[in-house]
Amino acid sequence: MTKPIVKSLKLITSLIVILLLVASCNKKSKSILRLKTNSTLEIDEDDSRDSVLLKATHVVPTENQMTALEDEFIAFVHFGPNTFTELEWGNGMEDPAVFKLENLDTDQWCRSMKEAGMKKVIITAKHHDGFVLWQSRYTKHGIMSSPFKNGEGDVLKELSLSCKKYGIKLGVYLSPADLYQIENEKGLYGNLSEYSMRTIPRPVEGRPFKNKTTFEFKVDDYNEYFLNQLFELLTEYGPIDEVWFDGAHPKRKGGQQYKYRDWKKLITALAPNAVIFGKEGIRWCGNEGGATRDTEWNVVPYKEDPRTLNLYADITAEDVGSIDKLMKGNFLHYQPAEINTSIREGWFYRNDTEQKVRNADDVFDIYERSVGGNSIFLLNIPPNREGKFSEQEVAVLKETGKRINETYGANLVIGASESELLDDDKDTYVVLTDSKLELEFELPKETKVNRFVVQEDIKRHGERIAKHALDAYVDGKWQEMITSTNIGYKRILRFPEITTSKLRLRILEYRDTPVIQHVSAHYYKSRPPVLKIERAKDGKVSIVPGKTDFSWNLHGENAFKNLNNGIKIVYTTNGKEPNKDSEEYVKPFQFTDGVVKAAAILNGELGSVSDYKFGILKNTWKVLDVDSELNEHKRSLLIDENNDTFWQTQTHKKEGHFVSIDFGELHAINAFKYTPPTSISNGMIQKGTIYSSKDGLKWEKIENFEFGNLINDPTPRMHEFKSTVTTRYVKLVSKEIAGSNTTAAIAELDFYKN
Ligand code: FUL
Repeated sequence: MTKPIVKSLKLITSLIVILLLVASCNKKSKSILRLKTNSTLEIDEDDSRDSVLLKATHVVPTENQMTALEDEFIAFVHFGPNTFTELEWGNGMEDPAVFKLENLDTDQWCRSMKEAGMKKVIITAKHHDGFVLWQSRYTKHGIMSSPFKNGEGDVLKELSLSCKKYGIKLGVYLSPADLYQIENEKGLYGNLSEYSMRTIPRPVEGRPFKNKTTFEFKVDDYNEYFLNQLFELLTEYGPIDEVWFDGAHPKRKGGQQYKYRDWKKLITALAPNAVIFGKEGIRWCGNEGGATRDTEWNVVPYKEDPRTLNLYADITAEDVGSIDKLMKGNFLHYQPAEINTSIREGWFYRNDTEQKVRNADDVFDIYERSVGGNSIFLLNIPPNREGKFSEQEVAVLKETGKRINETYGANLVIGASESELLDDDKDTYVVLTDSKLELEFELPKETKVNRFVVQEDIKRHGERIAKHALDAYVDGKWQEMITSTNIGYKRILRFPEITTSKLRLRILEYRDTPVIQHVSAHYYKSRPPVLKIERAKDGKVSIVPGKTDFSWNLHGENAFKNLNNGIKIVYTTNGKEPNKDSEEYVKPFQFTDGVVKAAAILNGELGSVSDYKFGILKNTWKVLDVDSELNEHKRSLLIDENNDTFWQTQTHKKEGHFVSIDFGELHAINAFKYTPPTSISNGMIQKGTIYSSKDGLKWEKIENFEFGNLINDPTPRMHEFKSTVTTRYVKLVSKEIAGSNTTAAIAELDFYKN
């Protein structure tokens, strides 16, 4: 525990101010503020570690920041020409005609967000390519020049109307980087224009503004353009609750500077409730993959005054606000982290076949780590070319919302001596004392719990707690369930399921007297894991719970394990059903061929059994010959034990594509499995023949085979031979490719023993 010592004289004077302030606080517990709170406090030269810590506890969020934290789970929408060109970054030279939007259903977006429990949506009004999604007066590079509603459409207008209808707040992403303004001949970005006094908004004939406010700023052409566009966004689509300034720059030009302080003046005047991302308001968490810090302090140090800065550097280090870090700053500033990531691989929609979507386990896990880790969760859902969220996203958002509701909808704590901790009044709190750092909570008799939520009274008392523990009362004694570090706005503690009637929160370390605002206990119903049984080419089998195919900006977290703390996997290799006493799976094991059966044990209950039948091991196999191969789809890929890679022929013909394999030794085989690729539909072998050979030269027909509906259902297909054949060489020759196609492709080929 760190004991605060008030050292500087200035602090003592502030104390008196505070005592007066405190007197006006009518809550149950007396406030224990020792300084005047602010969202930015200066560190003085004579400040010690203890007085810096004390100051840090008096750095509190602004009203807008507090609201942004309370919104918790919000949506990001990346939409624009990239949706149609299937690029992540456009180049600014796109013809607006590429934005071939025929239908737009922003109501569907909002319904889906609502189902997920999201409170706000931020849309890319302008991404780096400079194309605008609203009817701007100041450019023709946007929807006004696109086929969408013959140039009369307005994506932002439609979204703002849907937002009002569904009660969702609206935010705008306005990219400072603007490739259109960089690349086009008369572009304003970096055109070395003079800084002179300009009136914002610049009047445009025939397009008057209802809002008659005007501003005078000394700016250059691009800053004027940017301010004019901000004016449109903030006055004609509002209310706007977040303005998002991205820091990325695919390109720069002419030493273009951004007059952020002027942008800020305009935003504060026109959208007083808007919190600003990427500047002093909200901080980027430092990654785009959904990773969260175990300890996320939102009071962070600044060398220069964050209230007057123009440029804010990204904060990417793991340690953001420890006392060692704070000591290096000259200012302490409240700046909450926003965890921004995408539900899809990439920020923009490309397709529904190759571009994978996160599953609900993953999204729910990020939700618990971010919202429950003193941060805001901003999840991107990119609409497709139909102007809708794809079905996959709709389903994941719905499931995530359902889990949030079922888990956090009700508080299992029924009693506590400090009832202020349980009520819904956000203005009540409980002050602990050095002699009382523990709180006990009653549950209805013997209740199952595995989540506990604690919130500090950051609005008035800042972030104070540095370490805490949770105990459950089991068999007549307290048992520690989990320890964690800081709390701040909210900490969700996840621990193995326990049946108990009492919980106890212990504060172990704090920067100043802990002040708690709310607590609640919950139960997350573990979902039966999807067990995936896989074998590598060397014969090592792994059993992976909840593994997904999502592979974009991976954050290294195992969502399934996080959600289902305490899971155990058991398995058999003798064909018998696994039970609680079967061998426990701890790491990949060697296995040649046969069936592996596995099941997860969750909270003492055995889950459903998954099984996988492996063919003969491929470590001695060689592909002898193929009729042809594409460079990126070579023959080795059809025996690499990876269904995502495949061999594909280069030549085109209706029949006669072939592959021959040398097992390296004799095997008695009685079946084979054809796994078609799933990412292409051209190459599915619908009909063919399997041959055997003793020398790899002379071939004998084993049998013909035929598989149906491969294009719609590209799942692995098994073909059993009428009798067992002992052979060292096998050959597959195609007779017909599905859909009258002319190339052959194989993701994986397996042969089975008796
Ligand atoms: C990044 C941008 O470059 C991406 O395209 C995306 O908008 C993401 C949210 O921010 O910096």
